[in-house]
Amino acid sequence: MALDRKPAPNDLDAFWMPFTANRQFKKAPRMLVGAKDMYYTSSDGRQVLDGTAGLWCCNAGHCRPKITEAIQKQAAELDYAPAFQMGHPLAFELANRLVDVAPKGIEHVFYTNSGSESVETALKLAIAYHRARGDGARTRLIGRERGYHGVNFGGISVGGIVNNRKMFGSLLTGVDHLPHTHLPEQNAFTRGQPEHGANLADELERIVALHGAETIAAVIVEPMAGSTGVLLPPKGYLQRLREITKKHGILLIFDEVITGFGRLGSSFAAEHFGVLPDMMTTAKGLTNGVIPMGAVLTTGEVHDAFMQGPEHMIELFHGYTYSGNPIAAAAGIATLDTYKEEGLFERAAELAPYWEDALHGLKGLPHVIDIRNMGLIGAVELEGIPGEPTKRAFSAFLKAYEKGIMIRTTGDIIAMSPPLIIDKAQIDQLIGTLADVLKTLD
Ligand code: PXG
Ligand code: PLP
Repeated sequence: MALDRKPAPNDLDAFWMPFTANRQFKKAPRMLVGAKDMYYTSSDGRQVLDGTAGLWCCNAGHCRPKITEAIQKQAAELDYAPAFQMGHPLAFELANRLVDVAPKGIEHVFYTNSGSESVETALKLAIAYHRARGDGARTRLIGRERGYHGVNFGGISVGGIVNNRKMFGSLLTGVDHLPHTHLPEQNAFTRGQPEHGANLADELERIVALHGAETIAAVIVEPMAGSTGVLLPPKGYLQRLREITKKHGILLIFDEVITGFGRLGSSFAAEHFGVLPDMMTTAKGLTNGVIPMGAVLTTGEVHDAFMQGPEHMIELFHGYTYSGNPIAAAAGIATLDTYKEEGLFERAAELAPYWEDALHGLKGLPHVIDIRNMGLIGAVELEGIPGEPTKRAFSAFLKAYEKGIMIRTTGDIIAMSPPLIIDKAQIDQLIGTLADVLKTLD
């Protein structure tokens, strides 16, 4: 048993944990020592139902045999190959597989190691694309309030989560932000896409008028904002953003780090909403979260703009030591195989109505002020304790873990995104336990 092999360490001091209340955690650690399919095993020997697919990444569930075997085999066969000026077959195979599963029009893949790196890559590509075409004044980047685009400097600059920005100085220059689309007064308790708010895309026209289209390289948005509390795009909003960006020669980047690989019941949000961006950033579900890997997917037009000049010259001065790493590529191929063989994107779409009904059944419980859902993703927004934001939801998280379910919280919003292999009984367990927790909250 995993439990016997991995006792909890007794000194927790050295590890500075990411996005964690370190002092609170180290007083009462929550250690996971094993995982299989829908459940984690905790160091105190409990089974914890994974309501979040890890951090929105283990879309096929945990320790899936095909993925495990692919990694084991690859580690013994070709552990590493230089990423620059050398290749290995699996990186090419995975790129072709990604293009196959992506919406028509997406033709190329640039590998990274995380969502944050995918975002930095896409932002740099956008600026360099215009420059390669002789349009070098287009350097501005437009993000959105409440957007999450990872934690590197470009990403936090276009991102719109105040806590992720405010400690880190002046960030990138030449960045502006669209307004967020969260309109609880008009859209609370909507099932799926909200009716109100498409007009907020027109704010892009105002930003274009302010700065001049000829200075703007790209607009980046999450087609559905995950991290900031599951904010769905109002009906027509993404279509409108596409129209305006196209009209002004501005690239549109969809950050699909969460929405990619079946989360909404389609391969990608771009497919789901029928809107083709110029680039899509991905990570997480690309390798089922098992090995770090990300990718930027681009149209032929973006890629082809760089393919000029002498053939012996490097076309793009960008890349990572681990871009397309063989073990990650093997994990990616095995992950796509698993999604396909088990029909997991379709499964997510089929389960979505059941998920929606279960989730909206929480309406009326104490402190619940909104419920939002799409595909196999859902959020329950709680009214915060006056003067103590985040405390109520964090307390729900701790109680939920005690009762054997894993949920995520951001601010006073509870977010859930279970592996796509979840079944109806497990949905009942997840939502039923959450209901019990909500009833006990102060
Ligand atoms: N873009 C988006 C849209 C994301 O959701 C990133 C970029 C960055 O990916 P990396 O791999 O660098 O973490 C993300 C990541 C949460 C949570 O619970 C969300 C993320 C990561 C960790 C926790 O909200 N999103
Ligand atoms: N820092 C130093 C000193 C390096 O030599 C390198 C890569 O060679 C990097 C950072 C970048 O590392 P990576 O390619 O893993 O992003």
